[in-house]
Amino acid sequence: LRWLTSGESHGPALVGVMEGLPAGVALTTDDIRAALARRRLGYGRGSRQKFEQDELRVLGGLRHGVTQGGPLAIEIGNSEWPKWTEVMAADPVPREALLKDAGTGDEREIARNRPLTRPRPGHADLVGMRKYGFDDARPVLERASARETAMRVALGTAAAKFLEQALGVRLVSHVVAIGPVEVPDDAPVPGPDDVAALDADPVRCHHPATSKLMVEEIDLAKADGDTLGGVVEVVAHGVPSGLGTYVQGDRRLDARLAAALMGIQAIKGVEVGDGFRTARRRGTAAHDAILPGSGAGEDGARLSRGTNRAGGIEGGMSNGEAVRVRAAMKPISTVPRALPTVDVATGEAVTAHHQRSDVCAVPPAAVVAEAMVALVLAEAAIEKFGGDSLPETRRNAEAYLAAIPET
Ligand code: EPS
Repeated sequence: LRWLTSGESHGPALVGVMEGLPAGVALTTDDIRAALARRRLGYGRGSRQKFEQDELRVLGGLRHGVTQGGPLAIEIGNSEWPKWTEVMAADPVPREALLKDAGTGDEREIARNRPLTRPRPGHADLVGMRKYGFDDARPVLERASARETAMRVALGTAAAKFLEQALGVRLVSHVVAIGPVEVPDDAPVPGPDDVAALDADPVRCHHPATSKLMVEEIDLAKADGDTLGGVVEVVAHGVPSGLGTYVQGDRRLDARLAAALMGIQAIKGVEVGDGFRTARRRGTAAHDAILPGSGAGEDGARLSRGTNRAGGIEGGMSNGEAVRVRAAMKPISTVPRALPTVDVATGEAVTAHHQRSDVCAVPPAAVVAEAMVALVLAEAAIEKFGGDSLPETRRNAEAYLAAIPET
């Protein structure tokens, strides 16, 4: 499975191409639209989420609601594009098109095209300008923007449909911390049937009392002109054992999940299972005992585990328990009470540029993390079970699982 995205935050569209999904996966544009709508949910987002629409078109790889085995090509048009046609035009535009009102002799640049020379600490702005040789942060922030995660969610939807239909894998994501507010350590892990309730919660939190505190924390940060990060968790239920491998570091399932999650804008830490908490435990309290008993494993395998501290991965391989990973998101770097910076055009000490921003984008980051986990698990499942068609993948997986010994 391989995929790429293209497109700028205020460009005409995001574009994604994904190759390697078997034929025969049931997928509709409504499925993708529903996933994109979930990514727009969440308390603490900025005004752009309200006025901008994701205009979805599937251009290849799908026919009559079924994948065809060829590359899936997706376009997510940006309904705000008419405001940016000149500023983000692919071809050169006449100078007058970028001036306020050439007719009245107003020679000032239109606001959207003013050079952004006050880079935001924590953002790609400064290094991006130096690295690519720009004297304006516009081209950097356009591509560094987390707007691009809309396409990851679209592609992740196809991966998740494949996982569910081929292997019965079902994914759920939720928010476990916003700023200093965390769900209690012993709070239950959500199951696939909790997804609707999570989507209905303003911060996608599975613990109602904590959810209320998270909303209050976002209100407090907003009142202070500040932003907030947090921690999200993705749980994949029903993952068969044997995805990934211990034989080479870069092929370990946990290494691949970590890389995929770290590749999401603003993610600064990843934890597999109890991760950092396990590091503080003794060995006797850190691992998951192997217990006799039939059919207790999530993948129907014979031996079972009483606990899942490992997050369903041992030796870089899925072990048949729920795969559980966390990602830590830093606070949005477009801070309304702007941070100190230097105007790179003048060398003056100033405050960073800011127009508008989300106070907190942790709830949508959970949906994006879910998409990334779906893409990694789908890729690992296709490597393990192969198959050009969904029934072939399914047969291969069933044969593999049936051959796992009773004890
Ligand atoms: C983003 C900044 C904001 C978000 C945007 C991502 O955009 P703007 O600066 O235009 O207000 O709204 O997210 C989306 C548009 C989206 O669909 O998620 C950023 O800098 O990453």
